[in-house]
Amino acid sequence: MRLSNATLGQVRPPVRTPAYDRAKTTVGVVHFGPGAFHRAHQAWYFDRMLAHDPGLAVCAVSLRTPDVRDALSPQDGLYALVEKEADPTVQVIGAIREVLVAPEDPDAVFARLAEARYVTATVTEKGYCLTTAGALDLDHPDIRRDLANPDRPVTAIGWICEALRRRKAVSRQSFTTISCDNLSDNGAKLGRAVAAFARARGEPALAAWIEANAAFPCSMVDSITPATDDALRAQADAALGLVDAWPVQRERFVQWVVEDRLGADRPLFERAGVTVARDVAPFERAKLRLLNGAHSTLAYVGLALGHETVSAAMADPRLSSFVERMMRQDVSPTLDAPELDIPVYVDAVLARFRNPAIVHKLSQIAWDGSQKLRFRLLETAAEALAAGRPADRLAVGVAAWIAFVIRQARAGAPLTDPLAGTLVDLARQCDGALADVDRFLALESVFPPALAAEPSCRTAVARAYARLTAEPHAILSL
Ligand code: CS2
Repeated sequence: MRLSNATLGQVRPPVRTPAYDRAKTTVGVVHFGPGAFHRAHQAWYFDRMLAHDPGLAVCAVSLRTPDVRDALSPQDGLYALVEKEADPTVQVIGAIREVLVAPEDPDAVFARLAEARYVTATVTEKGYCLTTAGALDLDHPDIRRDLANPDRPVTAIGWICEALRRRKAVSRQSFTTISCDNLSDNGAKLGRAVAAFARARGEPALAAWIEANAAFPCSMVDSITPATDDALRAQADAALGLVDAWPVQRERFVQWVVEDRLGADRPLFERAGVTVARDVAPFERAKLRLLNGAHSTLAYVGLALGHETVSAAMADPRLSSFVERMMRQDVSPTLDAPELDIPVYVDAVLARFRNPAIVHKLSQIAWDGSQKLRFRLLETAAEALAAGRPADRLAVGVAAWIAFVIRQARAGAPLTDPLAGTLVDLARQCDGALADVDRFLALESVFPPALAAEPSCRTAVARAYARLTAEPHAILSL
């Protein structure tokens, strides 16, 4: 029997079920990108808020594929969240009332956006269509498509802009848009991108209205969320006593820091465990640079050494101590975060990586490297070099990404990356010599040109690449 509203009462204890009457809830949040991270993170927070405010149920919008809708609609949006720890817990999340597939039902999406209090987004780094300077890329094929067809957008930017245009037209105030992706200054960048899109549409008054009236708070999101696998499905079904087509999992640790632009809803968010901060940047930087920077380094170096998961990579003492040195000696000095005790934060991140209950594939983290490196390693390296400090260890993850792309291309193995075509073409020209590094550093959509032109940057990446291709383990003595 399938999990649904009708069977919710049959869920076996001790599995927790929603602490509110789902029938009394109404949609107040439109979320773009209902992947596992959203369902394990923001939906869990909204589930907690619903106990106090029934007006914050979520309409989850898939921008492209129907998979989540097909799995969750027969379940009335319900699914299990498993916290993977030595003492795992399972709960049913009821926050998602509806899943829409945008291209199939655009009018329904606009109808929800017309009423929404919040729009949230987990569309990944590539979904923002930004240049390396952080501005909207007006040459991006999806942005060009949305400019030509603003009523039927394919990007979150296009959706948000058109929804705001319609709200302005009926003198309805803006919703608040919270970016939940791993980008530095995510909210500010999204807000600027939406206004730039309005201008490019030839709507300067709309752009000015957005700048004056629409809030795009920055937010830092954190919880390690491995992709769903068969073991998780079996665990969830056994705990529920019902079938769930798409449960999700994460570690118990979960954090959401949102910039204080939530108005009267601030206490509601805080009650649900959200940290509301005047300035999110210190939290965001610490998380992106320490956790995600270490993750990407572990992924590319770990895969080169034959490891499959984060915990296996951490069990390799040379690799884990290399990453720890990078975090403490190279990343930490770039952080100015009086709110955080950085050494303790590093300890906690390393302990989370070692969690034996979490099977987090390095190949999952390796996805979309062309989009992730900037926020995770390159911005840190640029600051370290500008301050006269070395970036040798930071360059290792970058060099290991180049080597990873070349290996995948040679093996004819799939590369999950929006730049896959370009990267594979480039990799085919590479032969293990240092010119490989120059070919990659010339990729302007990955490497900010000023950084790529910096001789100390090139030297650090080239040295790391040469060592990695000769003897991968040797690099770990850095
Ligand atoms: C990971 C992140 O897949 C990845 O690239 O680094 O998803 C990471 O697990 C989360 O940001 C943790 O909050």
